Amino acid sequence: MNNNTDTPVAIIGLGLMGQALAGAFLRAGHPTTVWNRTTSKATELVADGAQLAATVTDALKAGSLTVICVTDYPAMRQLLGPIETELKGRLLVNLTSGDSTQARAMAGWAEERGARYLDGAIMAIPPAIGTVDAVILHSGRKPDFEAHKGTLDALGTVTYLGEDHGLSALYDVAGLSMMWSVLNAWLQGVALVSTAGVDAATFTPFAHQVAAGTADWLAGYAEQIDTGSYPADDATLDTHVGGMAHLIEESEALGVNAELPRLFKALADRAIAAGHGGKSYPVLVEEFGKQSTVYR
Ligand code: FVH
Repeated sequence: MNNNTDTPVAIIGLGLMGQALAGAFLRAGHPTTVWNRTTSKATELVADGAQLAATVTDALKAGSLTVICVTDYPAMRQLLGPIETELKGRLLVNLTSGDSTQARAMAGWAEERGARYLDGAIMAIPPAIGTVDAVILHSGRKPDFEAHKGTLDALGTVTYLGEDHGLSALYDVAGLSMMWSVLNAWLQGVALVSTAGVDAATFTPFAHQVAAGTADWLAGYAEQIDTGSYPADDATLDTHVGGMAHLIEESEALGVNAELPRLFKALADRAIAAGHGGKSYPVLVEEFGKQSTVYR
């Protein structure tokens, strides 16, 4: 593994995130070359010691690896398409957000041109880059990741998911789904308790306890999903649905939005209609594995 801090790196794309990535490489001591369509965004990095490349090709040639972080995949294609013959032998680490189909297509495109390609996803905001709180996911060929992990470590907590280039994008959206689910559930709770004059700060330690306690169930439930067996050792889905009906009634009686609890119950009702009422909660994964029937 290459873990010295004098490995030269290049960053293409100096938006909020690209600037943070370049800054983290610089702080770790890596000779850092940067390129951005709007050159002025490089000013501060250059003052901090970065080299400004005149062209994308110059940037590619300057780094042992090139990190690309632009708005989206079409932008990336616009950047790399005109210089495709320069990609042979280069290692590209794409930290631009997109979906798994785009990631796999980009990997195929880059590899056809002789490049090595890792796709990645950043689970952090720019100020966290360079700290352990910045989780950065990577997928692609393992030897490419292992050869460069020591360099990528400068960016945060760097994780490898597997050879399928689409995995980072899939984990990215799965993580976002977790994040918004927790936030929306908390907001529903805040709205409910506020009807009794309880403010968000007072409610939040309890909400945190519930969220953390629920998270502790996941490993055991994952085992049920992976074995396809759902013994209701704790509570049946029928019991959960009783609680959901209560949540809907209470929300509506208090004038609080009940769309989220109604969604919970609609999914659970379908699983019960399919004969799963006596099973444990994660049997609902079967409903999550199907195309949506509403909100399309
Ligand atoms: N910022 C964040 O918190 C999130 C965290 C999670 C991951 N995202 C993803 O990172 C990608 C870049 O996000 P960003 O925040 O840096 O975005 P911007 O500040 O808007 O910068 C965009 C850069 O992309 C360049 N660019 C766009 N289109 C083109 C193009 N056709 N040719 C060349 N460069 C292009 C743009 O250049 P310029 O406008 O400065 O000239 C910026 O460098 C993104 O996928 C997030 O989802 C960040």
